Amino acid sequence: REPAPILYPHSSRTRQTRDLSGLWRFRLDPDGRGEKDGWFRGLDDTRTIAVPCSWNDLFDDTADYFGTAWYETSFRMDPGWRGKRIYLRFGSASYRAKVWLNGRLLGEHVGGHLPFALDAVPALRPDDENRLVVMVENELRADRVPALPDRSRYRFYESDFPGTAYDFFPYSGLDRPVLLCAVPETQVYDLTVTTRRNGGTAIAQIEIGVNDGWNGRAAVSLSDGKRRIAATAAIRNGRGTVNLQVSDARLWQPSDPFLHTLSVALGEASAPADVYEMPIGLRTIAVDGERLLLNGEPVHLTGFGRHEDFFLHGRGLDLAVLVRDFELLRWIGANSFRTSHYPCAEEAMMLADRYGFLVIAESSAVSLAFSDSDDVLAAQHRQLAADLKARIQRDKNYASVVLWSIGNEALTKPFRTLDRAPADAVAKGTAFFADMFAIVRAADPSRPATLVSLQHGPAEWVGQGDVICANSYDGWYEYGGRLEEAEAALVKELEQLHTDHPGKPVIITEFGADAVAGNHADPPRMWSEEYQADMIAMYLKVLGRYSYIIGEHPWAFADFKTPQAVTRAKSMNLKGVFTRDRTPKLAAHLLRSKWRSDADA
Ligand code: BDP
Repeated sequence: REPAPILYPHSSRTRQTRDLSGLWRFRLDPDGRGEKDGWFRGLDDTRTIAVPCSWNDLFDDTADYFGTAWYETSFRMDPGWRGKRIYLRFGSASYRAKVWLNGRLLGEHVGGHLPFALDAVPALRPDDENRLVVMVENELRADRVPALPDRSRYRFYESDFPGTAYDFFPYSGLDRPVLLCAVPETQVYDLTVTTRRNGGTAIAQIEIGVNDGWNGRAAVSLSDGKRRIAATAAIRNGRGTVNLQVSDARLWQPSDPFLHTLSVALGEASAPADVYEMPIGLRTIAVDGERLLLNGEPVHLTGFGRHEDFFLHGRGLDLAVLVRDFELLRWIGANSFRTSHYPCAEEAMMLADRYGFLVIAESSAVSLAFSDSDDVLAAQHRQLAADLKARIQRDKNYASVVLWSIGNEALTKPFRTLDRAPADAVAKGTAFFADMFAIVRAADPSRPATLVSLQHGPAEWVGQGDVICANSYDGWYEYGGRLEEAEAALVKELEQLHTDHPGKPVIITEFGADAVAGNHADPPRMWSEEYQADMIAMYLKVLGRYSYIIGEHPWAFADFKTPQAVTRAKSMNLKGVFTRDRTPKLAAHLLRSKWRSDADA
């Protein structure tokens, strides 16, 4: 038997999905004795917690809790589900999870931010209440991705708590929905859709995977609501491919994010073994010299890096915040965003397809450093490789994904480090990233890949990308308060990027300044709304001069929570163009007038 599928469990006439979100029972396990003491059979002394949600901002004693915690809920099976395969599917669990049903271990998963599914049938009681217990552990550790490197040698800030290697709060818990899914025994197990174009005709190639080496036929169709194009795929040993030709296709694009409905039905049309349906955008994406071509036309990316972060929920999925964020992206005239610095919720990917945003899909590798321990490096290599494969598996069919990012700001030498850069750091990183690029390109040859670099990041690393993405902080971390000098430095930096990576398109994936909302200054001063707006205006003016710059993403979309640190007032990074509660700062109005007038031109 294959492991439980990752394919998103959209419901259909043969499939049902029930969301187990709600109020669960919760207990901390600071001594890590729960497993030994059999807590998986049922929890005592619990409190009530919301799922999905990060645990940190709900209770005083969980604010800075990094260790093991236990969750529990109960459910009953629907009688109509008998004879089906029943899976439990977790949108994510940061960072490591173990799952028991009725006291029996179903499985475990390592790595936050990505879904995992487990076969529930072996432990399920069809006629009784079922008790689901989940252990979640989120220790900040050196051998994880993202990592907590040796605290005595490496940290993001001068002083900070909790200590991290990166600039966002390490929210923890069951941050995304837990779904119970009932799927037929014989099922569409995997689907890969890739689009080519031939003049006005779009050719959608649909690769179908069926479990258990099934043999038979699949009826495949694409519908735009008026027209339906259908074909039959022969499935041999669980695999089959079919091409659907759509003449005069309505291609997916930011100005018209049109989605077709793809349907795959296995077996007899009158009584299909399984029907899988999903919305699909037809579009092509390619790098051509210094341009990024969407449907053969050059695109220029406007938008932001976006964190999953909001009051109380932490990183927990909040659909209302998601909708509001996407409305604000549209309001400001953005056509894109980066899932900084980890895979965002699948719901955000689905919505990006509907809103027509172009997504730079980033993995969980942030501030990866190549220091001396080979064991740590090997563990990170394993974890990042697994993460990249799982991310591509999850998101490969979203038209919105136009670029895979292997990570953000890998470092030759930790920031604020007490050490010098290890002599072989660049060479180690070069080999490490060569492996990661190879993994991404093998898993998805249809999209370009990148590695986002810090200002002056090693050319040997970033140059492996099809698109060069660089973060730049002239006027903030360098030349603070001096925008004229910052401008001169930026010009040099951009020309250097072009010299280092001739013939490749460049996206400036971060630039910006912290601004305390409501803090004004004339002449503009650091931390004021005016300084932030002036600095962003300066960047836009300079970036606009170079044809190889194909995207501008000010950092960040909204203010977001960080560890406590002397550089982070209110425990927030205040570089948001919107505040944490999503009101626009001066810079937001500036961007809106620039991006919307460009879009109208
Ligand atoms: C960049 C990081 C980003 C930080 C930003 C900052 O990529 O995660 O939030 O700096 O310091 O280097 O504001």
